[in-house]
Amino acid sequence: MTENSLFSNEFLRKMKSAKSVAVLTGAGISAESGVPTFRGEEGLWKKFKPEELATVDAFLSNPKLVWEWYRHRRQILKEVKPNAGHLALRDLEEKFEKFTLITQNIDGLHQRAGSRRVVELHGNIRRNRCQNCGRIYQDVSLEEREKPPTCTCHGLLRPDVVWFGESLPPEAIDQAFYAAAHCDVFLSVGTSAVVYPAAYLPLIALQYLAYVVEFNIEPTAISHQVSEFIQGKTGQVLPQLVKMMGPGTS
Ligand code: BV8
Ligand code: ZN
Repeated sequence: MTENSLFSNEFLRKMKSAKSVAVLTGAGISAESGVPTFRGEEGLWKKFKPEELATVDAFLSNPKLVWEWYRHRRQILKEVKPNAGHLALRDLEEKFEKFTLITQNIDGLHQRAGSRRVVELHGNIRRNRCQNCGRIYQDVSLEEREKPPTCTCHGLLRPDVVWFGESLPPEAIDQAFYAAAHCDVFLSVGTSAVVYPAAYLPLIALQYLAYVVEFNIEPTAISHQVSEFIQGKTGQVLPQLVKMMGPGTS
């Protein structure tokens, strides 16, 4: 497939004339860094079900099991680094007056790739938070503990991520929904678009007449609704998009 046949002229025209771009990423963009996705063949959820682990009830009924699961994921993250897809989104950010990178991922790889304006919808696995008083603990060495550390208030610490049934950080939600409603182009990148309210974002962008393009290795729940579906691995396709954009800003 030649580079310029991957992207429609319509998409390239929209990108080159866009003043504001919003991007939603999911686990798919970190897959080529070696971070397991959730629902894929080797997905994290294959062995466990989300409700068994990524919920407050699961943590309160079995704190050590849930802490262990995150310790396993934190170990994996120690070995990984941003891939060409993360770096391409960092390069893309420089090309637009307004560019908002909204991620469902908790791995911090966008920040490590150099992206500046990152909205973390589901928190960040490197931080911990007290389940009782909400105090945040930035000390990454706590990851090494075999069981959940305790807070000064004697509450249990848990990863500072959003579990099922928990509401998303209000500021992150506001920024994400604002960006989706005010962008010219919205890219949905490497997400199965099944987790809400994040999965509303591409649909909101469509309602506000943005040009919505999905990047995935296979169709998803929203592929039939978006303006364009581009099949391919983000680590291969996104760098080609940056190249097709040419130098300078739009
Ligand atoms: C909330 C953090 C209410 C923890 C996660 C409607 C509105 C609101 C809520 C709901 C609703 N309907 C249902 C709900 C409940 C629930 C929900 O959405 N359930 C789903 C499963 C039906 N939502 C919630 O509970 C949310 N909370 O709104 O509560 C509320 C409101 C007010 C007050 C109180 C409560 C909280 C949701 C957040 C849950 N936390 N993670 C952790 O990580 O351990 S979710 C988890 O899924 C991750 O964050 C992940 O990012 C997210 C989405 O998954 P994806 O990123 O899409 O990953 P997935 O594996 O599914 O897909 C990967 C994709 O990549 C695939 O399509 C694959 O083809 C593609 N791919 C793979 N490789 C590549 C690739 N693409 C390109 N290149 C490649 N190389
Ligand atoms: Zn506390």
